[in-house]
Amino acid sequence: MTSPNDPSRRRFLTSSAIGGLTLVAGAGVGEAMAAGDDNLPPNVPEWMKTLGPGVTANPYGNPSAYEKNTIRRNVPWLTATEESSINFTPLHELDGIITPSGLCFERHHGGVPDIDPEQHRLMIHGLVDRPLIFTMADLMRFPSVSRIHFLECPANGGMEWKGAQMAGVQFSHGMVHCCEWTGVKLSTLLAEVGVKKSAKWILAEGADAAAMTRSIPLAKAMDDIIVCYSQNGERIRPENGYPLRLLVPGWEGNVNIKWLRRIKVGDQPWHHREETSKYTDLMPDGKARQFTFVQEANSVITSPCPEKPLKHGKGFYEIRGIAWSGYGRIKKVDISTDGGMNWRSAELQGPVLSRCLTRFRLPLQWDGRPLLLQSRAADDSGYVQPSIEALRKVRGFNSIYHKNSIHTWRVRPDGEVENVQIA
Ligand SMILES: Nc1nc2c(c(=O)[nH]1)N[C@H]1C(S)=C(S)[C@@H](COP(=O)(O)O)O[C@H]1N2
Ligand SMILES: [Mo]
Repeated sequence: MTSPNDPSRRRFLTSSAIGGLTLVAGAGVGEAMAAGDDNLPPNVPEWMKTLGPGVTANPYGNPSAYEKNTIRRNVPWLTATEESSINFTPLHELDGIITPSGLCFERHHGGVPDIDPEQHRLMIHGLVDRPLIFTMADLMRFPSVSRIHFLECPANGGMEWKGAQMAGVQFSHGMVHCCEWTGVKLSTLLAEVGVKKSAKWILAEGADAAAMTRSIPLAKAMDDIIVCYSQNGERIRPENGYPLRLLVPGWEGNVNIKWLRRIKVGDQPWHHREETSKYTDLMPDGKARQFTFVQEANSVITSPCPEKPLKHGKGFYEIRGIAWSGYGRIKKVDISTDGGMNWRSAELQGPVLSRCLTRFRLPLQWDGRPLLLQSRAADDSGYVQPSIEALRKVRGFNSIYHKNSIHTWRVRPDGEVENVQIA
């Protein structure tokens, strides 16, 4: 393998018309000869000389053993225990907009319960005409819907209010995932029990050791909340709420109650147990905001990033990233390579769906000079992702939640990428 600083390689790069594309082919031949590996052309590789395992060897498939770095990771100092903790989606290893189920970040307050779906029930009671208890089989008989939505913990990015500190996109932005969720609309179930006129709120409760409960306005329940049993086409993974969870499109992750066992209909929000009720935003004047449900527009460049440096020297690269908004569809993503002085619009990959990850791309011809890479998302409600300065003017430095400001990666001349905040 030639080093990125090898002058002959650099010459080749600058002279090739479409840069990287030609380069990849050229470098491949060079590497084969340098490595002297029997598996490389023109030899027949080892794995072509014997039969591989047959169709019963792996009844539930796994990723290739060579992809063992594509995993969720946690930050040990972040929480006191592993049961009430969080891990992060490896955004830098993913393409497209769907997060594979086994890579979806997990956030739980009392560990993952081991629930037998035969013994699981959903009770709906309170201000209703007919309180009912549903089995999983009952729920699956109702008309179903499938929707692709992101789900983001409002603490995503929250470690960086005071300054950049996470050395990778997995940790700076990995509290988000995007899946196709299938289930029955909550409005369908509420019609079945008959909601009384005075009702204004619902309480959702999980069947975990934390018995996590959240209050949600009835209007949202009637609009688009889904009581889900499937994630990316199969039953929900235990970590993400098996066998039943709420999916509350575009709203804070914490109201998306997992292991859903109970919905109570009432006329006002409930007071929650201390350890599950911290989802408030401390403001500069010492007051706190509560019920800031919508996850505002956000975006981040996932390549390059600290985990994906520009390691081939000067030449062609594709800037890739994701944008999302709890208000609706992503309308536009602008990219700056000079810290926000000049902006160019990225290409959005369709379909662009409401409250869903949207993939964006922009070609980059890198001349080897330092870059300050930024992405700025705007959604179809007119909301534009703010700068960190603008966000701090309103929210100060003491918040944890809803830090959706424009993110900056500094690309150094050696191609390494650092997490920085610039004024
Ligand atoms: N029952 C229950 N539901 C829960 C939680 C929990 O601890 N218990 N955590 C919430 C929080 S804070 C978030 S961000 C999301 C995370 O969903 P995920 O684990 O599928 O990523 O689940 C929410 N639902
Ligand atoms: Mo969360």
